[in-house]
Amino acid sequence: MMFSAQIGPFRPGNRAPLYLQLQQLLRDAIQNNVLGENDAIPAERDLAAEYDVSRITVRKAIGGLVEEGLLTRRRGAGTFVAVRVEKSFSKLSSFSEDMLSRGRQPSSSWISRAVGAVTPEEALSLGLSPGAPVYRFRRIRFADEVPMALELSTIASYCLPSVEAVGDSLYDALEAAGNRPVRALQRLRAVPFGAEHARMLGVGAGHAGLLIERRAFLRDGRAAEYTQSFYRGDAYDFVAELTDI
Ligand code: 16G
Repeated sequence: MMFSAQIGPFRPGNRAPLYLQLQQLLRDAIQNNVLGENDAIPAERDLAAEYDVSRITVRKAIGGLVEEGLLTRRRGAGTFVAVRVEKSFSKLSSFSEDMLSRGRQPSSSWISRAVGAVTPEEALSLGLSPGAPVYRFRRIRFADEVPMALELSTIASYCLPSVEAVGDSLYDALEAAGNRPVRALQRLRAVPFGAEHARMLGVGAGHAGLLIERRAFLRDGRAAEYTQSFYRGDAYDFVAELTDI
């Protein structure tokens, strides 16, 4: 089917600049789910031909939607409707649970897993003794095969039977060991991705990222985890329910 048949033609009589009109058609199609998450947008030249506009018009229309976070460019692959994760502020959930609750398939690619000793900064922020043994896990996290985040976790070694105990989900492994955290402190800030992180997540260097740091604790108050999650800024929606009680 022609793409224009899917998202509709220009409205007759609309005097707005063509790039804004095209942008609005695409935005409506995304918001009404005519275009679903991960759907591909046709190449610039094909869209230009279908709508009988210049490639510059198409580029401006798409560029605006990329900036809004509705579309995402993947190098070498094209432009797609962005996948967004809605993340509750108050629930202590894992990446795998967040994805499954949204009907997405979580997966990871491992960069490394290692046994080590806590750094002085980690010791301070987790309340561990200097030199305490820890496990370190570095993973790229995917939703339906789309890279969403780079995660660097440090886990107090008393929480897991071994560094090999983690399979698809860290929290499943902690739960199986009777050490799933029950309380966490989280800090969130914007960061531009450096070249290496950008490459791992398939975005351009300097792309906006969101760094979320979690310090999580066991029921008895001992530290369990310190994790830095570098989310793609275009892939993360924080949702908070606020009440006045
Ligand atoms: C989430 C947590 C992270 C935790 C991971 C476990 C945030 C910001 N961070 O990404 O601290 O280690 O889930 O996920 O939510 P897993 O059980 O799927 O490995």
